[in-house]
Amino acid sequence: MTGLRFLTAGESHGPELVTIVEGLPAGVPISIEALDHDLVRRQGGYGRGARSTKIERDAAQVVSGLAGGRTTGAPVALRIINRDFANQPSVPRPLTTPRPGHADLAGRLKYGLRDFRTIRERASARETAARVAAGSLARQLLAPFGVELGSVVTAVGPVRTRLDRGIEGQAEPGPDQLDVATLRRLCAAAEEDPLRCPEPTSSAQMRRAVDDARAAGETLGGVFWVVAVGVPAGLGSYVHWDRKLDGRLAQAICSIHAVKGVEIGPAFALAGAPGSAAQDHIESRDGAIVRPTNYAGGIEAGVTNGQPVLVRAAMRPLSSIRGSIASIDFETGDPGDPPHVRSDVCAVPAAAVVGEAMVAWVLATALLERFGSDRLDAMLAAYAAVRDADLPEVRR
Ligand code: EPS
Repeated sequence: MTGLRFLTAGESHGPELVTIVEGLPAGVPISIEALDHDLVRRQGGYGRGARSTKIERDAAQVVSGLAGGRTTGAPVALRIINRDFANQPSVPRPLTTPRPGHADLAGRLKYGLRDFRTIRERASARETAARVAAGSLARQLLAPFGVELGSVVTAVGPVRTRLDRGIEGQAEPGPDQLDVATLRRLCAAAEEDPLRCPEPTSSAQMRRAVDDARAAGETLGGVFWVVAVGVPAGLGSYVHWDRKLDGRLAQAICSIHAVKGVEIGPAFALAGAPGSAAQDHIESRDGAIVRPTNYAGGIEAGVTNGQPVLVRAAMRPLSSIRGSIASIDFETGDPGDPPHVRSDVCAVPAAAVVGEAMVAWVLATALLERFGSDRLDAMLAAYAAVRDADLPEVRR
């Protein structure tokens, strides 16, 4: 038994992407409409390029593992067709000049591949569509346990919202100060916004920043939060380094293309605070445990503590800028400019949706470790037994 795992396969401009998820218990209700909705959420966002907005229409085709709208315990295999495959030349021109920041040079150094196009095909963020499919199955396993996930974009390029706690002297409350109802409201507002930004004024500024970047041939990065509420306490462990949930979340989030920074709760802001100001007090009200703040981001000592799980990520600007950048033509050995290719200007809203999928995946894996069974009904019974026996309610 290896627990929950998933594999993706496929190239960006190949015929299709494939996801195989193994280890889901039998009996989990799966809505392919909900899964397709997650795929569409990832495809969107202000700043996306022509590929996402005009060519692809991501939807999953189920190959195996579902019957009567539920998992059977067998591997779930899904396909997502790349519509852009039909537009590809039969013999694409080789790319000989690597683009700094993309996988080109790293792939050449590692695999010895001569055509940088071959490297990019698999390294492309198109692969995250297949991850979102796996993540959607994970979130549908989490749903019967009361776990809900959402995300908000709090910065795009130079525009930072009041929610973004990275700002020096920030007075506004960040997600770590907000109750569950407010977090839900922010995520719902983000769902309606083209930049997944819950603050309309900041969103308008972000749109202008994306327009300016597009006109200048630039790209923009940004910051997003993934929020998971209703997460059972006790997921993860402190007894060994590789079972700590914060470490596992950081790995999963940093595996998203162009994401290079991650924190659980407002860790960087608290790095400069005195210890007494950085802890979440433990109070008691009507038999429940109350934590007035969530500086720990829902995880203490690598274990969920019943508070919302808060993961913040920094995405670098995409590497495919239109202007020139120093590189070398590997055919001639001369200095060269990598050819300009079609690109997104900003993919932070999409990355936030991928972030939800990765967080859902890590939480579902930990849930199975704690309450795991071959059957959903047995998992729910195991969860109810622990919750009713010895877990006091934790409120925000
Ligand atoms: C990507 C480059 C662009 C993006 C792509 C990721 O694709 P293309 O080279 O075909 O224009 O649109 O992202 C997607 C297609 C997607 O679905 O997210 C890259 O180089 O990483």
